[in-house]
Amino acid sequence: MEEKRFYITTPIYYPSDKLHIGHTYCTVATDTIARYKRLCGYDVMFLTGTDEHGQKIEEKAKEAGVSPQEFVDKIVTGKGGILDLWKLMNISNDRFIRTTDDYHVVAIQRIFKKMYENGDIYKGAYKGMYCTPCESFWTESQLVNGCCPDCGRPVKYAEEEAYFFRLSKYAKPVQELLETGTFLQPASRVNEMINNFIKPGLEDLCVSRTSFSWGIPVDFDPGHVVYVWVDALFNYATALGFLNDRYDDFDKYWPYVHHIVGKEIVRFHSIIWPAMLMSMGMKLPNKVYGHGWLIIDGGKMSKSKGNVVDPYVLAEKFGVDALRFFLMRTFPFGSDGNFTNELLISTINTDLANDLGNLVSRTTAMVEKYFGGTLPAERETDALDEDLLGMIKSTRDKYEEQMEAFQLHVALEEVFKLIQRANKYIDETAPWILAKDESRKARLATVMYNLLEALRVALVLLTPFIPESCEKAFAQIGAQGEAVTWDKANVYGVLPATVTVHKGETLFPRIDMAKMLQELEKHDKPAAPAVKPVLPDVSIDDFYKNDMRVCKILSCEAVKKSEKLLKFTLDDGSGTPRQILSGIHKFYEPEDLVGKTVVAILNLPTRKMMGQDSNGMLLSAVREVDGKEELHLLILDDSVPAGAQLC
Ligand code: ME8
Repeated sequence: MEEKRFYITTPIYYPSDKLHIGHTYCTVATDTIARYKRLCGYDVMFLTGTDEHGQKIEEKAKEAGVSPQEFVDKIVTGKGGILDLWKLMNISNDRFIRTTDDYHVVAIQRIFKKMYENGDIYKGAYKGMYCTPCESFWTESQLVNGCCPDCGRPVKYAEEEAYFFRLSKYAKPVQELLETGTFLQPASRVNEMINNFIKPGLEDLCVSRTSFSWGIPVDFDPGHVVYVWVDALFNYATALGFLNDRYDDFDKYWPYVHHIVGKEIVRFHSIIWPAMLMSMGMKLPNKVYGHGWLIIDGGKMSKSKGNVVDPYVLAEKFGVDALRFFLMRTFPFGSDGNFTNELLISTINTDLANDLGNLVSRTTAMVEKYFGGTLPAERETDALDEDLLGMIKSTRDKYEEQMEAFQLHVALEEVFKLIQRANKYIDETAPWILAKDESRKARLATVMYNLLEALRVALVLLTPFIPESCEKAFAQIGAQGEAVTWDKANVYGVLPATVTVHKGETLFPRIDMAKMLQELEKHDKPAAPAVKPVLPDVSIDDFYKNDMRVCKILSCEAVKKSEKLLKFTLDDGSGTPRQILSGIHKFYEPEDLVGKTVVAILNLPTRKMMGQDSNGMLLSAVREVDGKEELHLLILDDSVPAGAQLC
């Protein structure tokens, strides 16, 4: 007999920046599925974590002037970091892995060695194109317009001694696995993988690097670090104790593994990952589900688009459950969805405030008003009840079918059909008229009871989506214990006949769209750069004492032993080349500046910098954004001649 066990994972996040609502989407979806499975009685292991190695992190840490470990610690465990965000969003993960955890590091070294010893990893030389932000190697044929096919950014030529994984050897079994149709979903992703990656020919994968050090060292060949995706993918196994002593539930959960991943990393999870598992002789995951992206203004989300995508801001304004609900209700899981504030507000108002919130508050208010909060036991049924009672018994099955297929938005639709049917039932039965007639008390009590039963079932099914609100609503409708279990979510007549309700706070207050949009707009604007106050006046005569002229850059090179200085030779129109040194190497590469038309102030005293003369100063525009200096050299149209004076 199959055990009722379920292992579900999110991708482990790159702590290279703060997370935005797109990342939250993936984790909330996984959390919803995990909670649903627990509700159904499964022993669930829900894993999330952080993917902390790689060149991108090393570079970001260097920019920030801290060690890579300090850099990731701040984003993962610091105030307002990833752990705080998951707590805020009520994420119920059972485990959290960091790929810098000792047990993971040791296990990855063992895994790498095992694949080396079984002949699937060999030493060679890598020559090819590398996308630093994505930590991915690409062949020429995979590039799109010469850029990374995943993120569209430029790639760099890289050549180094490296270890390779025999991915080509696994092309056939991986294709067969994909063709089963159950391993990778939604189905549309299967053709994408086969046509774009397998059919053009799978090449062996470069799985070690020597050009940077922030990674797990290959213990039998110092100088090499394990490719970050090998390190990252195996987190799913090491977090259960695979080849390490930290945990010991690998055998318990591994046969039941389900991965939820974003569409851009489906390739890693559905081709590279099963190939490596086959090489290790390990059982393959049951399912990889590739969800779509939340996009904004037609483009992928990023923090640079302003605070609108900051989950902290959104949760504070709308409440955690409203935000969780919006993400799961609005966008078909599997396709891209366009995020707008208007959509967020209207979803909350329509479904949560109007349909669900109203049903709870109207029903409990009527039971209090007509019966002092406790229903009498007498009943009087009517043919009008049949439809609603039928839905109370049948909604769970329909919901279950959709939840099992990870069609979370359709499962919610089924629950809302029940909620809407119950609201219609109030109009049909007109309790306010029944209340006027003493002889209809039993009928009125039946109507109230049916509404409470409909609410009970709807709320049980909504628990994985909006857990905190359901708990509050259960208390309001007097449902507890067995009544709020999965087993009773397709049964009518579970609440005690003389149930007592407790009208409470409004679960989902209606949001004033215009007012809220205005408030959010303030947040949407990226922080204004700090503008310095205007300096005291100078006379026009004094101003004209500055001799500022247009110059052409004849040559430019970095000054040896200086990180900052560039040495310029300029044509200032006088016929004699002029040398100026400028501390702008952080912002420009010398080769990008040769030939440019710039502005220099010429009548400054000669200055010695790193032993060389500087005769003037190049003019730039500077400002500070988010505590970081930005510099833009004043570059003019090339038609402006050298020597032209600024006045
Ligand atoms: O990919 N909408 O980490 P990551 C929906 N470390 N999902 C989005 C999104 C958006 N706008 N933006 C990001 C990595 N995501 C690797 C994973 S797993 C062994 C290693 C999703 O932090 C994205 O699709 O860049 C991915 O699934 C997840 O956030 C983590 O992205």
